[in-house]
Amino acid sequence: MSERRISPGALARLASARDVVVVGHNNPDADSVCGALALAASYRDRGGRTIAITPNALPEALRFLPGGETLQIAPESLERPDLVIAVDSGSYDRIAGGLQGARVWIDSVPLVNIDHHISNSGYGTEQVIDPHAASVCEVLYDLFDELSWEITPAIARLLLTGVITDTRGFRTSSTTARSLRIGGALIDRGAPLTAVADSVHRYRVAAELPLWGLVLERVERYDDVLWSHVTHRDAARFGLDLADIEGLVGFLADTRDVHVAILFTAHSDDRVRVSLRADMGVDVARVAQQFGGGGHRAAAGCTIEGVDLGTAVERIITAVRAALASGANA
Ligand SMILES: [Mn+2]
Repeated sequence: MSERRISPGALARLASARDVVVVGHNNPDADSVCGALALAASYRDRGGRTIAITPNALPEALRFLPGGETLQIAPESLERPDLVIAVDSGSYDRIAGGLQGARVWIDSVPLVNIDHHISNSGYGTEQVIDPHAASVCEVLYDLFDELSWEITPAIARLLLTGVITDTRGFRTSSTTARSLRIGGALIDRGAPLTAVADSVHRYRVAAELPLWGLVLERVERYDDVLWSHVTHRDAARFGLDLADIEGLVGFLADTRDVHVAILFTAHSDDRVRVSLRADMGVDVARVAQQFGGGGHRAAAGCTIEGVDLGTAVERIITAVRAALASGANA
């Protein structure tokens, strides 16, 4: 099986907690949000007081998730729980924004860090980190199994949504036979495959398409590296929110003969979010880490602050080309 890093007390902490605060990472994605909602639903089903938190608002495409309306965005005050559970976050920084309402008790309540990022810093009282899992929802599936927690159809649907999202429909190089077996088991527990796949892949709204057009027009390529950019001004011009236009980098990465695809998103004139996707043989997490970010071999990201878009592009393209040239990634 996998080389999971699990601290000795993690299972006991998860099993004995009743009231929990579950927190996903900032710039939430479906894996993190669905994992958090699934855990919260499970504790609630067992009679606990639970709350699922996201540090900032969900992108439009994620607002339909079952139970999504119960998700709280960085609440100002939070009742003290037995346990805090972090889901899918490689570092404490990425959940901190969601826990501002926990100020008075955060240092005296244990935290279990459940993740699948190889770059996870190991924060928290206990850790369950499986870098071989393609999604945190796979890690959660194992935990539900080990703790004999019931996977209801609602929980199965949430977990399958995370599995399908992070594997891009069982297509990424991180996808394993086990990902598929877990997908199958979740379908057996009542997850509706087609509805979940549609919710993950058919989320674009027509109003976004002109912005996609702009981004596609700007595509640049150097050998097998492809990139484009979008700015807060572009989004404003089309009446859109940058957070609502997920999926562009995945579309770029579907281009034939491209090993690395990159989308630069300028959230302001001196803050650029960089999303990297790679096919097998290139480790973009290493590139992202050079800039204080993280992620997985095939999907990673970082934020570059204090420079303009052109400088950010130059730095990243240089680093990616160096990584490709070094062959150290093979
Ligand atoms: Mn994930």
